[in-house]
Amino acid sequence: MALLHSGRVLSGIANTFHPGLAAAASARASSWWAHVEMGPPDPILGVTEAFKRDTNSKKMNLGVGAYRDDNGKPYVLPSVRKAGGKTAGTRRTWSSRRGGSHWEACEGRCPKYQASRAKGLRRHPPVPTGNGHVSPARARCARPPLLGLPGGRFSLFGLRGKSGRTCSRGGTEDALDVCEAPAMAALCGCDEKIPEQSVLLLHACAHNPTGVDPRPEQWKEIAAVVKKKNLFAFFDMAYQGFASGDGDKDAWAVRHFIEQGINVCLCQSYAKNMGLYGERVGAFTMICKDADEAKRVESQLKILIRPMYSNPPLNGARIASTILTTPDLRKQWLQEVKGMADRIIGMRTQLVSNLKKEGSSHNWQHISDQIGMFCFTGLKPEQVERLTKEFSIYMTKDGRISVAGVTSSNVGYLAHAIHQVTK
Ligand code: PLA
Repeated sequence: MALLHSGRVLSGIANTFHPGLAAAASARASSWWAHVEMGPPDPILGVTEAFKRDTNSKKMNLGVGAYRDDNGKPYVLPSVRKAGGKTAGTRRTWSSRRGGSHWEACEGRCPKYQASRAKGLRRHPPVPTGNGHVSPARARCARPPLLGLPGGRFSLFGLRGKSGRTCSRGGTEDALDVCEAPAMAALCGCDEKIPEQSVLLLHACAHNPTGVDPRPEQWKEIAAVVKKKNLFAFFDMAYQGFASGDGDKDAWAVRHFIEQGINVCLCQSYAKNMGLYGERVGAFTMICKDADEAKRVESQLKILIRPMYSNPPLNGARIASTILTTPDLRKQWLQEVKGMADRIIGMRTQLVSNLKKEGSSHNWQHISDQIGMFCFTGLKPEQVERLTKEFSIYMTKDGRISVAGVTSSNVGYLAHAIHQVTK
């Protein structure tokens, strides 16, 4: 506590320079943090930092998966705006409204959580859940090793340097043992090698970074492997609605697993599909055997959460809850999600046709075949580097582009640049 406090005081001094304090400040600066080395930029967020420094008026940020409208501007969903108006000035917490303690906001009992669970899991047989709002980044996996379809997200699980492998085409340096085969073939190909009781990390829809999801028949096969090997299925659902434009359809895999009697755990994020990026809104669900198990699991989640963030931010949760529980708003929101998904699909098609217009002889069909926010272009690191250096087009090194950053006005420039570095 004392350390945090003095940190705040020091940054205050640094921000408001006072000549009389200079000597004392420099003496202080050389004390505690002098040995601290510069950390490497984040492979995704670092792209935005580099983009911001670029002064080229044609620059494009295709790094982070943040939705932009066709003018390249952040999009505040009208349903979110309305819900925000409704919740503005609501000062009481969910828990205080219920007459309970502050803790209840952490346990996921607020209406938002219930609505979120219904959204993700609707139509599954009623089963008790042990629930709580925890970030996937911190949900510690009880049983290593961890296998996963998603490429490059292990570092977010704090597993760097630990046992893990990715079975997607999109492995990055974060993945420890990258399998180059397509996701499904890799998973089923490794079937016999997967140790029993491994944790299997799955993207429920709109796979990041490849944009290639298993088809329903393939999900069925994966579910069968999960049952046979008694794997722990950990679903990460950050793009519900972005894959097909239909939130129900996008939740199909999760519901199928649950129907098969698999006790999954599910992380949902509302950052993208509600545009609530800075609000940290999501939900964490664990399906348990019975009410007693759910209670015990919930008690452990509370212990994990307490030193981590103690209780979640409420503003975004209130907005999400209002949308999910108000029929008109919910209907409007679903249409808006479809609107975002459709704009992205339109940009994919336009990018492919512009590449053809440029005279590219490559087959770019995968760009329009892939779904979700990202396109895994197949561009090599040297080509990505040229795009950035020569055209101020920013993307992650693995050749992933966030199609949400492409607009009617810059799609031609992007196609031209891609053609220049690939011809
Ligand atoms: N899960 C997946 C599959 C994601 O792609 C992301 C975000 C998250 C979880 C994190 O969601 P949250 O911020 O609501 O916790 N992926 C981003 C950004 C958009 C990032 O990596 O932080 C991406 O560009 O890949």
